[in-house]
Amino acid sequence: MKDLALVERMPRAEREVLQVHRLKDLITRLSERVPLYRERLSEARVQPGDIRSLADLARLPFTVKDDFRQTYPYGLLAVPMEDVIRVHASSGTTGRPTVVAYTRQDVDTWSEVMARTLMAGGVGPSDVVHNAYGYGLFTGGLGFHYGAERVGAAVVPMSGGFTDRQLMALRDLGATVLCCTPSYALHLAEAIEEAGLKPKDLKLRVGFFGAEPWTEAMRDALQTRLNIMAINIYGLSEVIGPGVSVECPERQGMHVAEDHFLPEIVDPATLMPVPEGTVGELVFTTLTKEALPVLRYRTRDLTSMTAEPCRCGRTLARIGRIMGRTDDMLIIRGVNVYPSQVEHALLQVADVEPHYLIVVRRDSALDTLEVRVEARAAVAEAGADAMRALEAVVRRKIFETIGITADVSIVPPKTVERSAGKAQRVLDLRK
Ligand code: DLL
Repeated sequence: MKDLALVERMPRAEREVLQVHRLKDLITRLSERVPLYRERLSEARVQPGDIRSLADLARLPFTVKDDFRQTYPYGLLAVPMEDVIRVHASSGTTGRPTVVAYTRQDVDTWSEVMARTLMAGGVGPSDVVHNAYGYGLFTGGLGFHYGAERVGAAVVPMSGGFTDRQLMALRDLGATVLCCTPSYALHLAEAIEEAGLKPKDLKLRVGFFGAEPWTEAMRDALQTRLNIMAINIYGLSEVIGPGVSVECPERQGMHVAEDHFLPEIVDPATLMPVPEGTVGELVFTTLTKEALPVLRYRTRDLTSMTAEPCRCGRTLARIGRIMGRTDDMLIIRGVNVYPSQVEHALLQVADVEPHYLIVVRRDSALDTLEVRVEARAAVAEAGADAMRALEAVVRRKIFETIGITADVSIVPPKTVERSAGKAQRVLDLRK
């Protein structure tokens, strides 16, 4: 485990030597074994020997989600099927799922980066890890599971759902670490309160929340209601799953496991690298993945990156909170709106619960934005006038944040659908 810590703290120049070596090896493997990359690399006229520094990355072709669809299910594999020991898939909202595959070495790499992820939050052998990420084709459940085993913690493999049973396990089995989506963590926090339990009745100390966008305001809510340190974790199936990037206790951005996953930020329109600190599209190249390596994979996630040293001592670059996706930006009456801005506005209103749904419609030529959000129980009990007053407050907050008047519907507690995994926040009925 000591070695793992060293890898995260090595001088950046030393790491770059390792990265360039691995990148050359990747180009060789891709051009020998994956027809799609062989073609693209030859079109770009790139040979492994041309890679001398990380600046040469900019000469390499990109990969996009559609490349997975076009080669479904196994067309991007760089190893024979005999070497594959695991398959996962991420269900897109439309079309074919994205299938990803792992060799034994890939599962080992994944366990390592997930161990590092958990260690960033101080998790060790004395911890009990309550894992409520979904087990199955989704990478969350098994990703956390293997990482927790690697650090020697005791894993409780709950998967998502069955909230009553989750409460019993959280309390009776002495969970110290909670792993789930932030929206499900909020749901659990409410269920804990309703069961008459206080955070001090539980031993929870830290939570690893990710797989969906969330805000600083949501972090504050979770930290207070569960009395834990809430850590942001980012990853995606096409790169490996969770384990790509995680906050350290400083919580000033998520450190990328750069020895395995090479990050870039590019301008989504021009695809040119942007200066450090500028927001753009996050792109990853996998340096060590065997079964399904990707070259400059465009995540569609928007964030910025810095290589500034962090107080924690890790020399790994940090990405900021995911601010949205190139494809989740809503254009409403010509104004660009990200769902996270709406969440930010809602969390500033004390009397609503951040369980919400954004509905966009087009009535004749005009776009309308409806925000459905739950009232706290006390407001609902106080009656219609209180609900109407709250509606006005929420409408004003949203207007102040995004500059658009929304039709706000304050709905009774527990009426916005809950998800044990990724929450569905937007319903765009214009399409
Ligand atoms: O969500 C992997 C994961 C599991 C990450 C558990 C963290 C915890 P996919 O299902 O392929 O993989 O979805 C990846 O989810 O491109 C982002 O848009 C979004 N996402 C993941 N983590 C975060 C985060 C898993 N911390 C897609 N903040 C990514 C915002 C996130 N969005």
